[in-house]
Amino acid sequence: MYTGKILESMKRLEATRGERLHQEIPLLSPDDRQSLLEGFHPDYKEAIFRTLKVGPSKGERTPKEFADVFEAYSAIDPAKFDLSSVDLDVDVLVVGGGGAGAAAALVAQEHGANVLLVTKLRLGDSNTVMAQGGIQGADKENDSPAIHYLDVMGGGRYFNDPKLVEALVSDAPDVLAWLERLGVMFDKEPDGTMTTIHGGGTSRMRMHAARDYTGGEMMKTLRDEVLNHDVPIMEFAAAYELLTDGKKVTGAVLYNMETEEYLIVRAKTVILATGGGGRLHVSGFPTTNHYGATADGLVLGYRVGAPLTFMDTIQYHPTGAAFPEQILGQLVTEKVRSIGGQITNVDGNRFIYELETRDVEAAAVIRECLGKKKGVETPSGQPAVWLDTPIIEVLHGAGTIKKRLPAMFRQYERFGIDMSEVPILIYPTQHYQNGGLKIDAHCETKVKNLYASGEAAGGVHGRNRLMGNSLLDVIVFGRRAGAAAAERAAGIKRAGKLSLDHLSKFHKELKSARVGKGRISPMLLPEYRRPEAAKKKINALA
Ligand code: MEZ
Repeated sequence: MYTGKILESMKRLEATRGERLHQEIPLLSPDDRQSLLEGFHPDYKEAIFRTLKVGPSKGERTPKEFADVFEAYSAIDPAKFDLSSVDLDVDVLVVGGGGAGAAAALVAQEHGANVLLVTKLRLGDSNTVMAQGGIQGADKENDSPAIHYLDVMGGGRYFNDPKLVEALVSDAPDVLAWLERLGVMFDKEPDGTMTTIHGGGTSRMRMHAARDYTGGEMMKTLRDEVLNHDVPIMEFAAAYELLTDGKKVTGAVLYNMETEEYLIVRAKTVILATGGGGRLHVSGFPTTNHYGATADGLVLGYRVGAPLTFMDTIQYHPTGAAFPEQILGQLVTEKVRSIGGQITNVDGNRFIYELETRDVEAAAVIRECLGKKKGVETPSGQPAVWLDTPIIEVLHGAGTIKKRLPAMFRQYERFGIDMSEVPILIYPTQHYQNGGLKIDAHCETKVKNLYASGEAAGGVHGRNRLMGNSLLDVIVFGRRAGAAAAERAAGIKRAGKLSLDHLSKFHKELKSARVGKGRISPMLLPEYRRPEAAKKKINALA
């Protein structure tokens, strides 16, 4: 399975383990951090960006893959599309079936709204379910929302929207209590208090986890809650375009991915909780993301006039699987490093403190492989470095990995790799989009009655999110969006007229900017077939 060179490198790593056991590597100085980022983080490579030529964020930069979906035509021809019969009439339409969508729908219904949750896949199929290492929240005596606030701001390089950060950290303790009340089984100490650990960039141990399937545990609970409360849901129903009355959002066109039919929904308010765009594979990076992460909500919001923010910063998780090839880019949770896993180069030497923030950690791995040529080449030619996992067993006792990282253990066991005995190979992978639709603290975008929450929204994490603040973000802002959208809807007698005029306008803008008609979005599902094998249509509509 491994080449001779890899096996030799593994031996060198084993030989240095003893001296590395208690080796301390200091955090980088602010200057060293900055020069590392500028030298090796993809966010600092001008060539990966393009300036948007159309839409409300015209003139701003975004990775080319995102620009391609923003500067694209709808498969719907607004001049011909029939909006005369309304199929569904609701107060709050929630688009997205992950953590943010489920939380929003539950809270909106609790506030008395008539809710419909639609998702292009199945309820729960989302990045939430794939988040492993934990959720942050200051609920310990030595911690406070104020300390959490400082960590979030520091992680985001102080670019974060302070109002959103305040919302995130002050709702956090209540969010943890809410999740527990619903039935989430967080790890506990024998005395019944929450087990908490560090993540990169945290000054207090505030990472709460359910082993290494925290997001799965949360999503399972939220999904049950949505079903038990009879929240109306529609699966395999993608929001394909928003509708407006010219001033505010009034509904959406849905596309049934099974029957290929359109449905018109009139809604007093709409919440976009569609997640991010990991499946756009910025700069060819693999991704940790769910199959549905194609930035659809951002595209819909953008077309209707909602500006974006921080769309020039992407998070690359430092430890994506680099081998075996079948799991290339999949998440190797930060929790592995939180509990002592060490990163080493081809010679078995550490080159960075393992709990630097993710942007810095990822840049250090890239520098070690591409800059210093001190990486390990996998059998398929991928650059990689080692994540020394057996050292966790040395530090905490035999069986720790199976007990605390059971999902990780199984992921590697499937390929005949026992990560408690041998180290694993890792390389950065596209994980999260730090930006998204600009929102206020009640999750409203710049377009009236249009809300966004979770990864579809941007601003709270500045230029770099810390581990465990995404699972927190989806619940904090999902709940806020649900409450705000329901309250707004309660004051609206009837949604206004339904029109696609904004789309005609957007198409005109594209034409004047000479964008060719070949580009269609939203993408709905990523295209992985070889071009010669792919049918002409990218999705059924295109
Ligand atoms: O917040 C995340 O991205 C997370 C918990 C990921 C992980 O490494 O487990």
